[in-house]
Amino acid sequence: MNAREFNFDGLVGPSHNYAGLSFGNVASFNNVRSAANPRQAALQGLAKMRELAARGFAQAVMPPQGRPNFRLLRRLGFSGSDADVLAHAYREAPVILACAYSAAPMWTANAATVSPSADSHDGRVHFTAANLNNKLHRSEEHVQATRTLRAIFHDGSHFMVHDPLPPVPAFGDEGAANHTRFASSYGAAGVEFFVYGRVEFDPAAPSPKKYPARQTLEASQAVARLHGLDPARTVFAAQNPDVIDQGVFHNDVIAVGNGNVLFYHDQAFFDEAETIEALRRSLGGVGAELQAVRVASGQVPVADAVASYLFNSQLLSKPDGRMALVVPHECRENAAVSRYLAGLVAGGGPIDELVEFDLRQSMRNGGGPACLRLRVVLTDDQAAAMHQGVIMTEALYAQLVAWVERHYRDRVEPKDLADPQLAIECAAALEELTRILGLPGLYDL
Ligand code: SUG
Repeated sequence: MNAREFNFDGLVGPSHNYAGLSFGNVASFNNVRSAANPRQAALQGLAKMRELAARGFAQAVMPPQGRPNFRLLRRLGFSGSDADVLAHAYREAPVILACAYSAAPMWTANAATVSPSADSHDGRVHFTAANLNNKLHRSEEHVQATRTLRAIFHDGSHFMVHDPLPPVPAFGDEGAANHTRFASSYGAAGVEFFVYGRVEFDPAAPSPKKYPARQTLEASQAVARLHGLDPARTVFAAQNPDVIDQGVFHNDVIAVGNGNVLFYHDQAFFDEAETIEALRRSLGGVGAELQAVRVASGQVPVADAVASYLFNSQLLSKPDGRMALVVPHECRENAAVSRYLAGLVAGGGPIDELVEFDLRQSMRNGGGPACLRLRVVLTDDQAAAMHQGVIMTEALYAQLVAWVERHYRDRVEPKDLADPQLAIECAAALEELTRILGLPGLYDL
């Protein structure tokens, strides 16, 4: 069956700011309370979408979520008019206000886990919205994420969008950031690879000591069950807890895969040899041969991988069968990574091209190219059945750039979150966006 991988990039919302909300995410912590530029952030993301669409990759856009999250603020006891709620929260609990304003849904790799129809038991594409329950500011994203996915993938004969897992630590789920699919071609039966940071019901299993592990084995197993995956084509592997403690808060900060290629750091997994062997075996079962591109610590230390986001790259299949690696500018600025990459593309392996983007606004909160996109493999029929208004074209790009320029501020600091006008601007922006994307009723604001 002919199928393609669509990348759904998160459109950065108008309240993008740096609030230091993600303990364990080094960039988020380092940039806390600095001034953000939401307009530039959105334009940087759109430039990536446009360039990849222009190069022939299937590209779509995932709309931002309504902010501030008044439902959260009122539930936590802030009352009165909207302006009262904001003033009260800013005075008493500025961190909670920042949570309600977070533009974190831009990182759509965390929106859901997606299994293509070639892997699922019923021939439909399955989505499970991630509960993201490790962090307050992300813990309600699933409400709108589920709604948005159901609006875009509305045809129940092709798509199934599951509710998130129970929002308890045992089922901490961060979506596709800890999930990779391998296959000989997008339309062929594939192997789904889930990487977890801890095991709730086995206290003896490895777990980090300093930073939280956000994904549990129990959550990954539940998603695999919901999607009706074949156990012979599903691999679960433990992440190396030591790298979580060095800032690798999702597996996509230290490994990325596509087709039959796994590009990974030698410290990524708790048991490297066993993990690679399990993948090799499982891929062999679908007639594919794993190509492991291993980066040794001697070439790129973990600290450089985290600082540059080398592995938070997109690995894209080109028509000639080779792959392009989409990296952030930071990779060029890091001497070890830049040296490594020069050798990689010249080395005759599967990756022969680098595509580089300036995503600094997102990177300063710990979100690289791979965080910004959700991969959805669709057959031609499925692609035709989804909502078409989100597919990136030159015309949509131009409309969205003009929209950003009309509605977005070029500076947001912590004190601006108390300004009731910012909330009004955010609502007006999303209201217009629903018309641009042809998704009336997308928001329940
Ligand atoms: O969940 N940062 C996000 C970054 C998510 C990156 N996604 C992937 N690796 N797939 C997070 O830690 C920072 C928000 C702040 O501090 O203002 C934040 O949420």
